[in-house]
Amino acid sequence: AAGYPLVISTWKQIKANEAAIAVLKKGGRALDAVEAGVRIPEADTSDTSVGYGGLPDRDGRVTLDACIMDEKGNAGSVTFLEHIMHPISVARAVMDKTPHVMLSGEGALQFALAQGFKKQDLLTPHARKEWQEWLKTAQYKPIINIERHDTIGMLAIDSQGNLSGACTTSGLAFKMHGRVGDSPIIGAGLFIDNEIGGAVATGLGEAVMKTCGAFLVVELMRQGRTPQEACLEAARRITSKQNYKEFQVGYLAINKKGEHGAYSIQPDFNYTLYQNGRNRVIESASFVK
Ligand code: SD4
Repeated sequence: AAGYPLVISTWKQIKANEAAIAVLKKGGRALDAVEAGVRIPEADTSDTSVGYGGLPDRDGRVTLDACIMDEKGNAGSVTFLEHIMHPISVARAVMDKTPHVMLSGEGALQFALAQGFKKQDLLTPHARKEWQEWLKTAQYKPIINIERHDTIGMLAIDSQGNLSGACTTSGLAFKMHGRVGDSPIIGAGLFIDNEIGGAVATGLGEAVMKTCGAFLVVELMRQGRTPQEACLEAARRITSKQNYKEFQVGYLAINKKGEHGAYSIQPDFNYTLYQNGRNRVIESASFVK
């Protein structure tokens, strides 16, 4: 189809998309593309919501969540993982090399080390400083579009027309130790159904988990909605029940035809789309204008 290959990412992720596109241009799988793509912000210390350089929890520890899903419905995930720069590749290894979908905390780290991943200190001087600043008041309150919201969710369609997705984050800054968000949860932060489409979420994970966000978006597309309509309805499920004025949630979706959609609760959600040879940042429509 004309719309393939396609890569779409939450927020301004020009370089991540470029890394994914490079894989797709060589005829690679969407799965390899999304893994390569999200590894860019994972290793980028200026991205304070993902991997290395991510802001720590309230105890000063960087704990990471990630998941990946392919066109066959295979999935892998890690939650509450410390000391590994590329949680997405650990999630991929969980998918490829274990009979499980999700590994957490110590067990996930143990598995990563056994797979040859290197143990590293991920707390950068900058993130440590922000944490020490936060400790002065130590008030946990999610603020709209905080953390520059660079958590990355990425969806891709390769030239075969197959879909995959990846999602990786250090989660909410200064969260409680042990807190896990939506991002590593299949059906919440990410869902792929190769017959229908895929979706990813960003923002306050608690709101997304309580509504099975990404799964809901894909199921709505199955019932005939466009990606845009599906994202809007999934956001509406949140705004109709929860006190949405206090937080942000953004959804991105693509369907099998290569159409895309996005919708957020608060303004200022954007995403990066590569399609037909162009890689550009687009502002999402929002519930609150
Ligand atoms: C979480 N959804 O841990 C993530 C945070 C996020 O941009 O998306 N930040 O709840």
